[in-house]
Amino acid sequence: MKTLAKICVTTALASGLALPAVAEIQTRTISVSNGIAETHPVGNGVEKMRECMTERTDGKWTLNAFWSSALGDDLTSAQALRSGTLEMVITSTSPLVGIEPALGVFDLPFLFANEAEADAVLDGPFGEMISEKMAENGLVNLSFWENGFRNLTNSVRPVASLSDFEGLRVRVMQNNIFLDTFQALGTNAMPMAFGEVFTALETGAIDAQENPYVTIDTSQFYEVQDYLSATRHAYTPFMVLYSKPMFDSYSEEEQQILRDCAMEGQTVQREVSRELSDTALAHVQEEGGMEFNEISEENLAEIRERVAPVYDRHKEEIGADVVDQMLATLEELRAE
Ligand code: TK8
Repeated sequence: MKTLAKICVTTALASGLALPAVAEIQTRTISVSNGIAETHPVGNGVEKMRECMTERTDGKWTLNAFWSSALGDDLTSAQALRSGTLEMVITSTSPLVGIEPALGVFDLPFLFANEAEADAVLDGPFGEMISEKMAENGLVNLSFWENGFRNLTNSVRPVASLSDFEGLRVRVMQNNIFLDTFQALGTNAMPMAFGEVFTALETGAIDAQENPYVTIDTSQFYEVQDYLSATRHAYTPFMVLYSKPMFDSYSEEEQQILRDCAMEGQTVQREVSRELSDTALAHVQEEGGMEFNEISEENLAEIRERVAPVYDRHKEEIGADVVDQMLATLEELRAE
């Protein structure tokens, strides 16, 4: 690789061209903000990104990761990216609907049936379209990583049917579609940043929250929650976002390194996320003492029916074209 680079430099100089990209890597310290804990699969993805950057920049780049909302919540961090005061955030799409309403499409309840569908949508033309929209908002989406299928935890009772949702004080992400979904289910839903959830559960300000198994485990929600119910009501992606004002000031080579390393991170992150999901579910029960329950097909059908009108109620706000494109993409995938 290094020899090749030297040959390129020599060739470029000999032919009087501008110095190639290798000479255009500057020394940089890149900070990345995360809401989740370092033990979450995002930690593995970030580690892979770091290795990749070190190799590609000959150690000129340092990737500093901040965990558990140490740099602020997802939305605050995303705003810092837009104003060029922070490099990177790995965030759920959901709290960013105020910046880009189209992101709300991922919050529609029971949208994806499985991880393969999510990957196909996110890594295909649909994901591309979303990334273009992010760029218009000063945010470069380097890659979609996995948050995962979300499941409900609470401290009151097992949730096994529609009526069990009634009156639960549940934290939802700062997002109208989640709010509407959980209100439709009969809960008392409260939007809140992720970093405040543990304390709110601990003090009893709320009874419930919903997140994938790996997050319930790595954020230790099992310490303050007794019941875990397999609702799988939504799949939320993570986006690896970079400050566009900063990105635009980098050389093409540097921009490519960011994109490539985020993609290398994606492979590892998704793999670990899927591997750890079952382990996390076992751990929160065995070590965390949570009581776990599945939901019967019949009861799930009733729950799905209750939240189905959420699609129409939010279609205009998300963008009718965006919702239609998503549904058409899914239909195509399912016909394959
Ligand atoms: C972490 C969040 C979190 C998300 C949420 O920063 O807020 O519940 O699922 O994992 O993005």
